[in-house]
Amino acid sequence: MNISNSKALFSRAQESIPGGVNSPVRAFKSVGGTPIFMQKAKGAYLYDVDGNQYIDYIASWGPMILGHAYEPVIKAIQEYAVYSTSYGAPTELEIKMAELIKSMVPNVDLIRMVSSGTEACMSAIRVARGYTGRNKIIKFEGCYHGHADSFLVKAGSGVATFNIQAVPGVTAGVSADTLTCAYNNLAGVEELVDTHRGEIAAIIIEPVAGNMGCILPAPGFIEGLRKLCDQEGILLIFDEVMTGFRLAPGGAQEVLKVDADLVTYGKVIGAGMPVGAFGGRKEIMQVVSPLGSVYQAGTLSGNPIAMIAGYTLLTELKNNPGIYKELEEKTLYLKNGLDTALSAWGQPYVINQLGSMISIHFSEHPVTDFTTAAAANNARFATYFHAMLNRGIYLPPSAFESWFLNNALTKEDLDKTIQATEASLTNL
Ligand code: HOZ
Repeated sequence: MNISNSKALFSRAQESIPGGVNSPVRAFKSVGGTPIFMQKAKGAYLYDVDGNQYIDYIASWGPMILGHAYEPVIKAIQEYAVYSTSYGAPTELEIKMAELIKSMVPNVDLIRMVSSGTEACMSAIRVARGYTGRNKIIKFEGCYHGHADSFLVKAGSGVATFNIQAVPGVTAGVSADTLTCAYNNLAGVEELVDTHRGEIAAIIIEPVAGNMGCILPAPGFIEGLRKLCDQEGILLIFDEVMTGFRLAPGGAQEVLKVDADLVTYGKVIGAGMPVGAFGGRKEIMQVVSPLGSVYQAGTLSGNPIAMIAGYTLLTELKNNPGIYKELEEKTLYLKNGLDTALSAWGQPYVINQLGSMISIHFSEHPVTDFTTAAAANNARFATYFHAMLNRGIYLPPSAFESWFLNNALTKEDLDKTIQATEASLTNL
């Protein structure tokens, strides 16, 4: 495959952008090779600057659930952009967006729009601290809630991909307020709560983890967290940046049938524009400024172009809930095909999947937490990644990321992906 233009752009990028990329996981650092520079995308396909076409399993790390350049979204952006790209004053669009989200997520009374998932999670823990008057939070090893200081402790995604143990610049004081536990270890959380009784403001979790590959909550785990939080006056925060509007109109809360106290969004909510949000019950969210004194703000929060993009996509998802069934059927078709190919190959592997989130770990044991994800043969994943890329299949460049399916994928695309896997395995 000719990627000479990507190579030239990557060398040029490194002269003016740290590591040549504006977000570390794009750099291919753990899988090796040159990041592919994109020119355009349509539906399920990415096209690079050398004219190569790829079947996309990243979907911009989640947002493009109906495929790239989805026409109703593009049309709405074009229509609104002529009025202004930002006012710094409220618009009716923001109310429509909040009302739409409330209609899809019944336990959200108040919702504040921000510009990224990081901002949403960072603000949610500030709200939890302001509301409870407590300082500490519990997060899970391998979960990633964005790059705010409090979350960069045993984090997943790029932090795990690059094996960063302690992030310089994050003070010991901030880290000391972040307690961590293994995902799916309810007894471990109970022990932490017992040791720090009355000090914990919130437990924040990806209800289906996507930042150490895809990892499912064990039966009873999330329900156990809910019960513990109720007993101890701790707020349960679902980071639905990946799962929100992806697993169901009501996200993981709807699928798992567990209500969080606060929920955070990103990715799908903005249809590819920089959007995040945090929300919850009125009694909690009313601490947020200017209603309360937990300060949180943003020049571009509720930006009109971002709002119309997100509003248009969420409206499609709300009005056509069959999309979720289609996405799940496609993902199961892929899972079964990959399973057949990998079992014929005869080496150990694990496929985890829920809804349209899926990933492969080259592991001989079930992958249920960060320790088991990290113990997998991730060098083998890197070889698999490149073998697939060379065959026109664009997977996340790390075993510590979930794949995201988009509904523009056809059966033919899925068959090509399964065939590419069969062909790739011979070299692993
Ligand atoms: N949360 C996304 C992947 N885990 C973000 C991608 C990025 O960090 O660029």
